[in-house]
Amino acid sequence: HAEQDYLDLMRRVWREGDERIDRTGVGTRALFGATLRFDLSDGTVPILTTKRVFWKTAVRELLWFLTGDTNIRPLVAQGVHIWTDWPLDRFRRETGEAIDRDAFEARILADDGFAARWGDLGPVYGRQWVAWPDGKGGTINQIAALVDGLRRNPASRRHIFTGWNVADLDRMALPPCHMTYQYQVADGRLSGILYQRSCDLGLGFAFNIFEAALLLRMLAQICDLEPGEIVWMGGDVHVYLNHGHLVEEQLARTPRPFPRLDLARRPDTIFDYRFEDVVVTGYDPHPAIAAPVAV
Ligand code: DHF
Ligand code: TMP
Repeated sequence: HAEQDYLDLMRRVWREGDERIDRTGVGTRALFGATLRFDLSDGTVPILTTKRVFWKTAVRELLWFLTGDTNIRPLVAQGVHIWTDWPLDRFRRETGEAIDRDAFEARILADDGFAARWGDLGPVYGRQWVAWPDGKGGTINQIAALVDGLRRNPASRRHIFTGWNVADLDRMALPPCHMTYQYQVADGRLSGILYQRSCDLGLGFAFNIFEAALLLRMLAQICDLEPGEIVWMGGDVHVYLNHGHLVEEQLARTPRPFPRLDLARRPDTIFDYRFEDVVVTGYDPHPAIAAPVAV
């Protein structure tokens, strides 16, 4: 079971990782360089089963990336809170106002001007994926170009898109973690690699691997290919020191079979998927494990 490889990696990071105080001040144990592979050809999808993963939230995040939006407002409007802490942190630092998370989200929803001023994450994922500034006043849609390339020239070794826009990094709330995606077509099957420079194994990983697999399935459907494998490569792979309870609990659990993923409809383009199109069946996870996110 591929989830066992993930658990083994988590165990190794926790036991052997180099301990340091990271940017957030929380502290991590970290290893450098890891690979995990998940077979998608049988219709399964890597949604971790050793804790409940809120995969519907992840679907909403991926669809938000594909719209090119970088403001948290549409996420908050859908009850997705995973990006709120970073704009909230900036608001508190820059205004000195003591505001709680719910009140901040309420203002983001109620006030257009406030949302525009404080809800934006800068030119993060969505912007770079679909509207990378071309330096000549226009933009490049990397996702549309990828689909086009996969269709016209499947044997290419250049099926890549990336969020790592060096010139824009200093304006991003966080530089991209899941930063570069590459694809290969072999024997009518689409496989993908996600390179993730920095990975919070206890929290972010579950979202990242599922979203990479979902995106691959969408690309395969749009390009009339069968799904192959998703390969995950991590750079700085870490566990936060305040995730010890999660490590202990998750490692004590036995992985169950991955659920199935079906796309209920084939839209005209990769940009026209809707939340309801993503159908996950047979997801039977162990209970959720709450863990604090380091901001
Ligand atoms: N910073 C850190 N330190 N780790 C991250 O994983 C991370 N991820 C980011 C932005 N910054 C980050 C964006 N993605 C959660 C999941 C993904 C995510 C941010 C946060 C999260 O809090 N997950 C919880 C709750 C899920 C929910 O509310 O639905 C979880 O238990 O998975
Ligand atoms: P960093 O920018 O200092 O590397 O901090 C980013 C943190 O967020 C790090 O713990 C990795 C984590 N992260 C993920 O694991 N996946 C994600 O998708 C995002 C956005 C962040």
